[in-house]
Amino acid sequence: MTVPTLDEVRELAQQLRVDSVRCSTAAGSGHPTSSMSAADLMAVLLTRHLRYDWQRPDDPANDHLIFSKGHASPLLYSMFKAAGVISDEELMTGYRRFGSRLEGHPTPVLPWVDVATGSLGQGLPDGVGVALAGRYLDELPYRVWVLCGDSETAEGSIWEALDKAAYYHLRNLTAIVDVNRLGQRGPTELGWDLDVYAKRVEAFGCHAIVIDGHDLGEIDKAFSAAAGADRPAVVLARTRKGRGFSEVEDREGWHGRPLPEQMAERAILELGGERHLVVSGPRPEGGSPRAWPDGEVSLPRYELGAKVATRLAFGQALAAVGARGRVVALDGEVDNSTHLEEFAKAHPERYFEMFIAEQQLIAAAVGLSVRGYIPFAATFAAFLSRAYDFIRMSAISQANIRLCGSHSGVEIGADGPSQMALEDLAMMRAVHGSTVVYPSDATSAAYLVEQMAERTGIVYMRTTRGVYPVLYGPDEAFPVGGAKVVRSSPDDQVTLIGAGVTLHNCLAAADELGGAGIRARVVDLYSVKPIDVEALLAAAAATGDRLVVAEDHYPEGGIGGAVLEAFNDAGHPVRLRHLAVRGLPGSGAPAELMEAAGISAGQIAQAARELLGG
Ligand SMILES: Cc1ncc(C[n+]2csc(CCOP(=O)(O)OP(=O)(O)O)c2C)c(N)n1
Repeated sequence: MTVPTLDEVRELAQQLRVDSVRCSTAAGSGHPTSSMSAADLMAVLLTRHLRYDWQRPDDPANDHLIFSKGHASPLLYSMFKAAGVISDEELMTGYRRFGSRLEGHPTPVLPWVDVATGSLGQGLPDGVGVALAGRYLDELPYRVWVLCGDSETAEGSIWEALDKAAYYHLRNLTAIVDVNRLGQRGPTELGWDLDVYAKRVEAFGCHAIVIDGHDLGEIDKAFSAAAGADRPAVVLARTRKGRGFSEVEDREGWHGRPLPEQMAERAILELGGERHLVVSGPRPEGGSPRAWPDGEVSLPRYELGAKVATRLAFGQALAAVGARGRVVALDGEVDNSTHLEEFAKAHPERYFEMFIAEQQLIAAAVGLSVRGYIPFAATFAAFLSRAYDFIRMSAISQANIRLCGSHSGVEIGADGPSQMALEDLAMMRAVHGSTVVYPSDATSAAYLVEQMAERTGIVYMRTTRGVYPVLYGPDEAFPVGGAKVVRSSPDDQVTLIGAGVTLHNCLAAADELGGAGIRARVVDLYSVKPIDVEALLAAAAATGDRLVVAEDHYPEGGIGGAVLEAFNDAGHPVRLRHLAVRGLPGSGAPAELMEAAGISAGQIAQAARELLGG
């Protein structure tokens, strides 16, 4: 392959600008000026540094290009045109249109896009995950190139990413920051103070390279230096927003605005007119990823009645499921609490410590899933809420990630409400296409961990802190989407539904009611989403449509909501008492806190009696 001259690269850069203007004006929306500032950077990358087989986006040896500033989609899609994989017509008639794959911000509906971006501060952390896969799992020399905005660097997650990139010596990662001085509403915090950017980058352990982002020779040298650096590199490129069209260049008020038609015509003229160059850049080096062979999974077995925490069963089962070579685990510096440490002991080479950086924890899982690994990330369920935007975006990325949240509900006791997850079921249920499981005992927890590895999308398991009796024998099955009737008789008058600790409270309530001659059916709702509608309808039918749901969660969006929605969708009215945590809890013993929240065994029994008119 002949390397294009810098004059040819300059022509390509102008084409990328012209096409960014054309497609956004045609669409009537988009971010042409954000695209124009980075066009020189991307023209050099595409022609001289990005080793990519455009016909084979799944080639494991390909470099990865992530637009962390996803709003510069006109530029990215113009690069796809220049690479010859989309037509000019698709770009002009598809961009931002209903039903088109050229969405407003890039998503993996396009085969050349790894992850969805557009929520700023996520592409670089995702890139860290891909780079971890390259260096430690695939063991391939591909590079991960990430284009960031300068205003975007105000996001803490950018610094979580650089910190972890340095910790893991990710010299295969290059961030390119388009320092065009302007953000959405005006100037950025640091303007063109590249010295401060460089100091920050170096302080996080990365190699800062400061350049003029419109000098093609400097850009070329910087990318070579980045590729040869012994640390993750950050190219800090001083640029001008709207570069190349004097009416908007470096002017405020043009962020996210397409040029009106006549202005677009003047811009295209000033930029030298339309071009339709198709370029081919360097090819990947080739090579195959390291094979991680699968062994036999032998799940832990628990004795009926033994007291075991579901969080321990999660860790032990994941260590067993780790016999599958592509299963990897990520911790948020709490693995002795979540019991993810069990996996760390068994498979240290597939274990990544993300420290107390929950956004990076999720993003690394997403990046690893880009390369086909089966990531499990765990922390306290409460702290997953901190990374909710990352979880939401991973669904748009169509990533396959498994999350485990421990220490759910008031049941955790003395640590108090800052550590209690009381919203996690709502947030996880609301994620597009998610699966939510909530085991009550060790056997079901272990079984469900194995199921999680099989499923696609965002899969969440909620575990409980305390130890509770094993309810099921080791050969019982817990298919996702099912429920278990734990106790029943032909004379049942009411159904008690629980999961996690409240299932144990429901069983105790059933004992209490039984002592008073009231038969109660008890349902273990271990699969919250999807939910077993048939089992619920059958239980309701058998117990006069009288139900009590008890949950260690706020009332909104938890298992009570899931049950009510299921009956509503089935068009089946029920009389349902919903016991949930309604006040703001404090510290105390688990039993005290559950009593205060109204979800104790006695309160469940009382709710059942009230339903029966007692
Ligand atoms: C998390 C998040 N917050 C806010 C926005 C809205 N937004 C889109 S682009 C933008 C400004 C980005 O500026 P910069 O990173 O400097 O990129 P530029 O367009 O200037 O190249 C903002 C605030 C967003 N997309 N994501």
